[in-house]
Amino acid sequence: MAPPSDLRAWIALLESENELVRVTTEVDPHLEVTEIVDRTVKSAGPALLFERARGSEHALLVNQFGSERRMCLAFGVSSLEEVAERLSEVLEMQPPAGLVAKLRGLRQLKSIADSQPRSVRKGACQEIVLRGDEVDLGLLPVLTCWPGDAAPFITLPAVITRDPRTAQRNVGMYRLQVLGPRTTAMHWQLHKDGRADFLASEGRMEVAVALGLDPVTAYSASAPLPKHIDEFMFAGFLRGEAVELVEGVSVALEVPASAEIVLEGYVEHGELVDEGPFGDHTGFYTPPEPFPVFHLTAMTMRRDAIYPSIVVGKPPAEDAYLGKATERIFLPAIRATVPEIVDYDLPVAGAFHNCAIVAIRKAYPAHARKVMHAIWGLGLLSLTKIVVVVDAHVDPHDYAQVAFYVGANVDPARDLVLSDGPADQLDHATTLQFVGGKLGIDATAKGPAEGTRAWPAEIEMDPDTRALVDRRWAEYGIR
Ligand SMILES: Cc1cc2nc3c(=O)[nH]c(=O)nc-3n(C[C@H](O)[C@H](O)[C@H](O)COP(=O)(O)O)c2cc1C
Ligand SMILES: [Mn+2]
Repeated sequence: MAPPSDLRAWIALLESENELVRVTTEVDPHLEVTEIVDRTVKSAGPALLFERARGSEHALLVNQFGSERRMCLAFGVSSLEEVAERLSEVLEMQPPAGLVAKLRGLRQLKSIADSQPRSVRKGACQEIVLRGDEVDLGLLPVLTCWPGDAAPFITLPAVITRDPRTAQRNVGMYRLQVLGPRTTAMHWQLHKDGRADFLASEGRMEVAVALGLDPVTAYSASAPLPKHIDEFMFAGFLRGEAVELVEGVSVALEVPASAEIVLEGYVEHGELVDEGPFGDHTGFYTPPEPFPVFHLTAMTMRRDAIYPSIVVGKPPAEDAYLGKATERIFLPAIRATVPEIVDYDLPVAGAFHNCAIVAIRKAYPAHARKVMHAIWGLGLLSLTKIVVVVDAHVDPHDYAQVAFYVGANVDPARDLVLSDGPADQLDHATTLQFVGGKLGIDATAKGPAEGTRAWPAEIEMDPDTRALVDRRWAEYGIR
């Protein structure tokens, strides 16, 4: 099934799949919604469409991504591995030999060509156009998530910028603290592409923010792509259908034509505001820090626009599922440069950059160390604090198995690697902000080539006995 084409098609799909509940009683976007959503996510509950959010005419959608099943529905697949496979086919394209391979190659090339966003003249996102003083963020049911939050925050935006040097687009998910009817803070962190675009610009830089997208395009804003890759192109590839874009009404940036709400405006060099505190996915409040101010020049909407939001906090929260999608979808890209990686897991409890468990096909001494350093040198994975490396036959998603090998295969005096490197801006544990220690745990089997005694064989039953017991199982009467 093709992925939904816009937020409304997505809501209809969720409803038909019994994955959405409409809440008709009035709720308060100030804290109350968070508590409802937090309980719902943690009990594997449905997406919630709040039709009456206090103080706003707009419906509020939360928890659209909050389960593995909904992520699969969003991508139109039965398992996210399917998405990874499609990406892998393209990344691993070989010069075709023979007609069948050539035809397949052409199909793959076409899937790339068709991914390019398509410009259209009119978009539903501009059915209502508010400019200048008409712009009012107070119209939207923006959540105040946690009691210590500085203000309401827009938490599920696709922030669109262009690199002034190359005109390359970037789309990132960066929270926006509401400062007034026409201003927000712009929380692009140190390592993010939106910030890099801003640093490369002078004076004012135009920004557009799209809210209420089809789920794959919304997801793509959170995807850690290399800077030169346009997230809307990536979304087009993942959807199998180009993202349609329409020119903004007050900025020279294109925005998704089917967005529910678009905020247009600019950020300006030399103007910073204290952003935060905000209770974030680390499970802690992030302290106030200076970030640019986003000035709105226009706000456009669909009629009866639906405002989308997400609640982050102590894991597991809804963003865990966005993170797991990234973990699965990016495996082929990681393997393109580190092919010995068989699989990996980013534990939800590790808020994604605290820990990575990596299973490798080990081929030579110190190979696990090579892979640790590769992870610490790979895009946003470089922020990972703890890397655990296990052998290929260990399932990195099975934490009990991983714990077994960390205990059994590790001599702490020999198998721990202490290093350092860049740290996530929101990490509160590092002594210095942005710089911190790294721990590598080599839980692979070692051998004399790595300075150990002879490594013993692992216990395993022989296949004949296993087959015998399979055959006779019913006879034993054990059940
Ligand atoms: C719900 C959610 C909120 C996020 N908020 C922020 C944020 O406020 N600031 C930030 O720098 N990254 C935030 N991220 C992570 C970025 O979206 C992610 O790192 C993405 O790769 C950024 O895009 P870029 O690689 O083009 O910079 C958030 C992710 C999610 C899922
Ligand atoms: Mn990017």
